[in-house]
Amino acid sequence: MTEMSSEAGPAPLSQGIRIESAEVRLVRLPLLVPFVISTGTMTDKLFPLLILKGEGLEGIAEGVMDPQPDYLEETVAGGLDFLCTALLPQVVGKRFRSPYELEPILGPWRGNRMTRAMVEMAFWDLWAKSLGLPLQCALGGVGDHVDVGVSLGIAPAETTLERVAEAVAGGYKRTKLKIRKGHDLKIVAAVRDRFPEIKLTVDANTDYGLQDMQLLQGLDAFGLDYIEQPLAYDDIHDHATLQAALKTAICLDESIRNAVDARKALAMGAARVINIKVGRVGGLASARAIHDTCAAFGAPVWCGGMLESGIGRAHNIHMATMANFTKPGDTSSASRYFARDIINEPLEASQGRMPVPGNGAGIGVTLDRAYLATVSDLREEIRA
Ligand code: OSB
Ligand code: MG
Repeated sequence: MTEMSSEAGPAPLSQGIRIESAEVRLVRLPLLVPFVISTGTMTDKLFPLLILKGEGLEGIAEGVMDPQPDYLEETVAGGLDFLCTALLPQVVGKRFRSPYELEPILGPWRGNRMTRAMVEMAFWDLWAKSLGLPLQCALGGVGDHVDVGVSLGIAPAETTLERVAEAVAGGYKRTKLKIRKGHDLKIVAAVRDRFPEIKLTVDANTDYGLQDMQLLQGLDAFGLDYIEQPLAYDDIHDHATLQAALKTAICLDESIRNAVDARKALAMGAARVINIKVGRVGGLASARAIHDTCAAFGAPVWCGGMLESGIGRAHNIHMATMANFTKPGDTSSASRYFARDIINEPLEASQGRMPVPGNGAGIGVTLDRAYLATVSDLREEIRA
């Protein structure tokens, strides 16, 4: 081993980055309006925040698991425990030359992809910063903005029509309506009637079964861009049966955990579009692998969301600059969700275009530490 140079500046790439410490916080941000989907209602956004420190830099990521296992299996409490008792002790004090060197540590664990993604994403940010590169460049993305739409929670027809009008007036490039049994054909018909030309999609968050085939075929009448995750979270097979009976494309969200799932789903004809959420799939390397698999199948992808704070939003925006993210994503303005964000740089879309944050390196946003302190608790500080 050669001695490290005493001159200032980043360490030579070959030596990698030593993770000197990790800070874990639990953050609670009140939502401006409750967000209702088929599996439940969210009134606050409660999430773990991870800050990895090394080489005088900070890499930051947030977890997208919910308090209860209603979207997928992971929970905030389980994630915090796994992070603090298993994952962080495996990485703090160690040196990594690229995010891919985390794979032997993170890869063998079962499930818990949202928690594993936190470590991986925070390290991507730290690594990109150490190289002086925006995260999008480290990932191979290009462009200074991404196209975005809105995701509208379940609400009475009048409220939904007002929200759609607002989104359309704001220039958002797509409107997604959350649906569930008993709140589907009528609401979609009402929106389509009032807005005949807009790009419209629906998301059932797994509420239906093959026994609802006729009802789901009824959605073909509305010219939807796709129907997101109509069937079970752990199913691909029945989605193939349903897709064969529909004109409208199916988009899978919950069912796709990695690039192998994406390959199987596309090969079986279970979907024609994939929603990529970096947390759901275990991190940015997995997200990029899914993106590449979909590109090979000629299937477009788009970037989903989990009502993230500005930290998760920034990761999403950088990721969505990769070439096959050709459909508008869910990363709308943070001010639609929160009175105040935990970052210093507002992430606001204009005319359905969300700017890629930062002229600098990594995710391009910085924590508002003073505000963060008022909406979070320190849960763990691990030092080498
Ligand atoms: O299925 O895409 C989903 C929010 C919480 C849980 C699941 C989903 C969503 C969204 C919101 O649709 C997207 C966003 O605005 O972040
Ligand atoms: Mg979804």
